[in-house]
Amino acid sequence: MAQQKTILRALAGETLPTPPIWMMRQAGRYLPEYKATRAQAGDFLSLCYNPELAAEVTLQPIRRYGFDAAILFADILLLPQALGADLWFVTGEGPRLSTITSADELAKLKPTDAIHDTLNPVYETVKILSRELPKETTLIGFAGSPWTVATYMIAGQGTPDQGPAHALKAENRAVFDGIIERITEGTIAYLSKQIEAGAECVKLFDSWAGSLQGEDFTNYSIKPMQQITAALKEKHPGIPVIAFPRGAGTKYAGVHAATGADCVAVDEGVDAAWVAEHVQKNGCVQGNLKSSHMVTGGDALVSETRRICDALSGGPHIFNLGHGITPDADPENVQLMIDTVRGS
Ligand code: 1CP
Repeated sequence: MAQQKTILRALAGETLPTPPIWMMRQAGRYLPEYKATRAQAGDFLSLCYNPELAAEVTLQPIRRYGFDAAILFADILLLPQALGADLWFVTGEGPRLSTITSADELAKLKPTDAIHDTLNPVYETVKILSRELPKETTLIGFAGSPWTVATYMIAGQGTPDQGPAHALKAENRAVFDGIIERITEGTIAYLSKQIEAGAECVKLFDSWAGSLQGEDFTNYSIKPMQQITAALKEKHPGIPVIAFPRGAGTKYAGVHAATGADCVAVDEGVDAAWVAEHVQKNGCVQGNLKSSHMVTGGDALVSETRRICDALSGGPHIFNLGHGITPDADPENVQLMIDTVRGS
C-alpha cells in the first residue's frame, strides 16, 4: 500500500513518532559520486536529459543515506527551454536564457502540447526511478512556481532582487500576465506527465516569492500555485502537493488554505515554534534547518535539529533544510543530521 510510505503518511496529515526526512538538492555537488556522474555526462543539461544518468544521481543519496524520499533530478529551467527559450549554463556563474519581455516574444513561445518533445527524457527518468527505488521511498516530482520561472525568463539569469521581472510587471502588465499564464499552463502539463510516469507527490519551488509584496504575493505566488494544485488534483485525485514560497515570512500562515497544498515548506527565516502554532495547525510542514549547518556541523547542528524536531513534534512534519544543501557541505554532517532526527 502506497500509504505505508512515511512521507505519504505525513503528507496525509499523520503525526509520526519520527519525522521522515529528505533534503533539498540532496543529489548535488557536495557528493563525490554526483561529481563523477556529472563528469561522465559532460555538462549539467546533458545530465538532466540523460534518463539513465539522471536516475543514477537521484538514487545516489538514497543509497548513501536511506532518505525517505527521492527528488527527481532535473531543473526548474527545463520548462522555459521546452517552451522555446534558449538555455545554457556558464561554469561558475549559473544559468543563462534568451529573454522574453515583449508581446512578440511571448507569442513565439511553443504551444503547451509541444513541451513534451523536449521533456520526454525527464518522464523517462521518472519511470526508471519508480522501478528502481526501494519500496519505502517516495518519489517526488517538481517544477518551479510560475513567478520564480518568470524571473529567469524575463531577466535571462538569476538576479538578487528579481528587478527585471518587477520592472516588466510595472511597465507591461499584459505581457507579464501572459508569461505567468503560459508557465502556469505548461507546469500543469509537465507535472501531470511526471505523475503519470510515477511521481507520487509534486513540489512547487517559488524560490523568489520573498520579493513579492502585498497583492503581488497573492496574485503571482499564491494564485498560480492554487491553480496548478487544483488542476493536478482534479486530474490525479489524491496527489499530494508541497508548496514552497521561500521568504514568505508571516504570510506562511495562510498558505495551506490559499493554495490547497497538502504541505507547506518553510525556509530558515521563520522560527519553528511559530511554524508549529501558525502553519502546522493547517497541515503538514517541511523544512527550516539552515543549510549552513551542513557545512559547519558539530553541536550546533545537533541542537538545532533537535529543537526543530521538538517544536514540530505535535503535528505532521517532514524534516528538511530551509533551502538547498550547498556544494561546500560535508557529507558526514548530513549523516549526523539524519542520525539526530532518527534518534540514534
Ligand atoms: O553544476 C551543477 O551540477 C549544477 C547545480 C544544479 C543542480 C544540482 C543546478 C543548476 N540545478 C540542480 C538540480 C536541481 N535544481 C534540482 C534537483 C533535485 C534535488 O533537489 O536534488 C532541483 C529541485 C532544482 C530546483 C531549482 N533550480 C531551483 C529551485 C530551488 C532553489 O534552489 O531555490 C532554482 C532557483 C533553480 C535554478 C538553478 N539551477 C541551477 C542553479 C545554480 C540555479 C540557481 C541559479 C541562480 O539563481 O543563480
